[in-house]
Amino acid sequence: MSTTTLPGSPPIRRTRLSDEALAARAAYILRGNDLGSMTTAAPRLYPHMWSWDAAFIAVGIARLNAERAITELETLLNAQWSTGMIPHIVFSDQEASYFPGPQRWGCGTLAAAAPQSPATSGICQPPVHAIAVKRILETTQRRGRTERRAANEFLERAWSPLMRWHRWLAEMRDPDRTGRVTVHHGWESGMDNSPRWDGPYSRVKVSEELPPYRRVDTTVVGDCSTRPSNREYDRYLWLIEEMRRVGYDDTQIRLTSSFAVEDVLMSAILALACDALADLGETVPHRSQDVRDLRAWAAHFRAGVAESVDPQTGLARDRDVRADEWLSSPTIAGFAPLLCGGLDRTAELRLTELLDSPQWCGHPDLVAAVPPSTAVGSPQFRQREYWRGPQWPVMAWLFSWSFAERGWPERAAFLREEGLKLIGDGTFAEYYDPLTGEPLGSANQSWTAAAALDWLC
Ligand code: 9WN
Repeated sequence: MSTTTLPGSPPIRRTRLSDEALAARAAYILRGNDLGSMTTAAPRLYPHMWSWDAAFIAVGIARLNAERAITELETLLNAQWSTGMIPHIVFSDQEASYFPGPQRWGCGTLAAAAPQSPATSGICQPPVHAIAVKRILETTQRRGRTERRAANEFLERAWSPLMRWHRWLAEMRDPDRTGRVTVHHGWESGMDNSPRWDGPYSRVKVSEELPPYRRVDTTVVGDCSTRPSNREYDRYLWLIEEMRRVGYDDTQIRLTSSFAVEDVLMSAILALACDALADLGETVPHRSQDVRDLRAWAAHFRAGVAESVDPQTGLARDRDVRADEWLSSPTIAGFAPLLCGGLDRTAELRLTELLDSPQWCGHPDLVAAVPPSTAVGSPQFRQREYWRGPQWPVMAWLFSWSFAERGWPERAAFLREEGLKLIGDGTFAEYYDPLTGEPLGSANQSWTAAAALDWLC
């Protein structure tokens, strides 16, 4: 047992809580982060709603109260753009400091497709929402009639927004029909500073016209070196500036953004989400055309993910559209085909063996055998730096959920056990040092608490 201090919080004893105590603490954290109709991604670092966080959070909240989980997703869907895009941040109207905030994005005044209210950012995040809806419906099937009815009625209301969201990704973000979703900002991938994006970002030239800014994140976390660098932030902000200049118009962004990368993990998630939604629509006759579209998109993106596999390493790869080259950093995204399927048996076996190998979950020094964000021991690995090495419990949840869907219950259960090992002390940090188990980044991160609740309840 050791003692660790999370920035801004009292010392936490690194001891495993009982399952009951852990679930109670997770519920307490989610209630504490609840603003009423949205849950902040984290209380101080991320005081607004994030798109993929909201989906994972809703899965956790559904274990406590299905109606509140539905409200969470409805708040997000109410912020959908007229194009179908679900924005990556929905800003709370409560005074909360985060940079870049609504003014810097300027979507309300510059983007014809953005809602006037609530204020949103102008980019998207991975489409895990239909996965959450499927999970919430499963959870409520074991509940009373009232919760079941509420969930089924929500599916009716959410169907069309989710279809428009998936259609926008499938059509607008896959212009060359490669079966891979193009992102125009590392933030869209949700893995902001992953080594996946080092090559594409190195080609983004920041103009002197970048308006000045002041970061807030580095004033919140105790150890700034675990956050992206200022150099990286310049690039993040410059890409937003480029989008502002074309009024966040999808076609213009596609033609002018200096960052255009086919994201293999986002593509696998889209394939999974299309199948999840199709499963929910299967029994409803008037949705048969939508279900056919969803199955076709799922097959298309699954094939795009499979096609990206590097014959040398067996890992899936992103592709830099601007440089016209495959990107081969050894990151967790390389396991995308294990989420969505699509490989032949030999390639799939090779990839599962790699996942279990000492380069990944089988590394002898790991505190918990969940995939680190970057391969331990690779030149790109940084054990404390955000998406460059740390383990993210929410990613373990996603892999565990999809392994269960794929008919691999032992693998799913193993990831759950190991994930709980990481967060079993109740720290619910944003990410963890894989070699020491030290909680890093934000404390009381909502999606970490939500993953625990879904695992435990
Ligand atoms: C930028 C909220 C979000 C997550 C992302 C994570 C981080 C934001 C930031 O926090 O990104 O979107 O300010 O660093 O990388 O995955 O959704 O938890």
